[in-house]
Amino acid sequence: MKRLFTMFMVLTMALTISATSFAAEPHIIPQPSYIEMHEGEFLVTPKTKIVVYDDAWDAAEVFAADMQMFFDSKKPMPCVKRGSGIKVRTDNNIPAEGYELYVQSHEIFVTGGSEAGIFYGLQTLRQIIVANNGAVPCCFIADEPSFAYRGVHMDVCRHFFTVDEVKRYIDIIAAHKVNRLHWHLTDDQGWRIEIKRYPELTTKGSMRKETLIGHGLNPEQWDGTPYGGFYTQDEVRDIVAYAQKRCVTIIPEIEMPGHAQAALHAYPWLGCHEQIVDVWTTWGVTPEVLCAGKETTYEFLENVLAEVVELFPSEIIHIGGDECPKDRWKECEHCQAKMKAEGLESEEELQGYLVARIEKYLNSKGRRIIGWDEILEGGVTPTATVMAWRGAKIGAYAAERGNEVVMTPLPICYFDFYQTESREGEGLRIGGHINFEKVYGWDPYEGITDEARKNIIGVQCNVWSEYLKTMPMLEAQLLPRLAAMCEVQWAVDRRNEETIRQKMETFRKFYDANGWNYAPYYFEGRR
Ligand code: TNX
Repeated sequence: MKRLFTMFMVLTMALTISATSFAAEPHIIPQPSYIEMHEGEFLVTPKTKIVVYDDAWDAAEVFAADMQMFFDSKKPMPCVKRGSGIKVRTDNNIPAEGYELYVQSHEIFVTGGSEAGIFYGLQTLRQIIVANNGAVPCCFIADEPSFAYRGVHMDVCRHFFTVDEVKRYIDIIAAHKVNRLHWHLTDDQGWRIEIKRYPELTTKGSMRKETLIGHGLNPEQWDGTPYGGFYTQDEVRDIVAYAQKRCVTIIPEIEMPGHAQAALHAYPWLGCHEQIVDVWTTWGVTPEVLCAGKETTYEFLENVLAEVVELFPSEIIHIGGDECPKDRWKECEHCQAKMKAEGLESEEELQGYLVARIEKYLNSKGRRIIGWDEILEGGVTPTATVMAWRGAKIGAYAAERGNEVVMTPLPICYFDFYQTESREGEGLRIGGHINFEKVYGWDPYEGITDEARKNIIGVQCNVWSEYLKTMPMLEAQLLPRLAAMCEVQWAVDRRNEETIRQKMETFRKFYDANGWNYAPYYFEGRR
């Protein structure tokens, strides 16, 4: 009897399954941790209400505005306190950036561990809506990120991008569930942020006389056209707030002691020899760097940073630290005197001294520093975060020392590199070769001991703009490789070589729907 009953149960179950049509799993980038399909669907229209519990208005409003664009409707979807529709709420049992998306035929729940979780749940929902023109299959999705730090870098020094372009960039990265924008604001070729105490940083330092034509390795010809731009403090505040609404923390970078020729042009007393230098018109590494001997340099840096921390709530502030030739310091009486007075044995240690002093200053303001991996050379403190760019090995070394590390190694994360082997039709780029597959297949934990793993706080890609003059060019360097990068950042252990191509065909339509420019090579099968 018991056996008969079991057989009956198995049969009815089989019948129910075959009679029920579950939709295929939606293609979502980055891949969620768990997806379960159910029967039926919920139709999202421009009139669907977003019911907001727990004060998650920003996430709801951003979603409503994005949907308005997609539906091309007169008004954004209504965000209300009561009613039925897409209900967003928080639940402390879910990890802060995690979420659960529960789609039923009469309502949708987006439950986040915090407002950020809700934001990411809504981003996932947005991808499904766009792919299905509003008809969302019933399902249950649970999701959370692999890395806490998921960064994209933007260089506005080599070429300048307007406030609206920066916002557009933020829209793009936020849709990939990126939560840090590393904003490279000062360099040899332009100082881009208004500092009230030193107005000439922008009146003089934001303009270069002209720009190199051709490659930086072979400087021969310049364009004769003045080039510049900067952000006022009001514009910076506006951009920071815009990013915050999209769960993106902006980490400002103020480069020191190298990559500072634009500042030297504005204030020659910042240098060792104090002779006037141009805002640089060429790409590469210049010997003109800040003097690390004179006290006036430290005073300047602290005053600049005092204004920077007022503008940016980010707990970590990027102080650069890369590519600082020591030629000037070797000949400088102030630098040599400082080394003697502080018992420093090399110019590298002098850089270490500068970094340590700046770190102490920022700590006194309640902030922490992050710097390019050269900061390790002068004997950096264990409390600095290291951005490993010259190779994963350096990142592994820093993580083993006990420093927190953001992995952004050159052979994988330099999105200014060429995207195809043949380079055909790509235009002039800095060099290298990084395609979608390389990024997607990357293991950011390679060579890291089990113990040091916890110090790898995240992963970032960098889009240096020497050869990227316009927003469409910048976007095509970022997309679609950012889709591969965000799979590493958010879903490091969920990648699947077999399904990624299909997922990307869907995601490409998402790019199209948003009007974002992406490179065609991956879709054409060009590697
Ligand atoms: C190295 S990465 C730099 C940048 C250049 C980039 C070009 C780093 C810390 N410094 O100044 O723009 O290469 O790929």
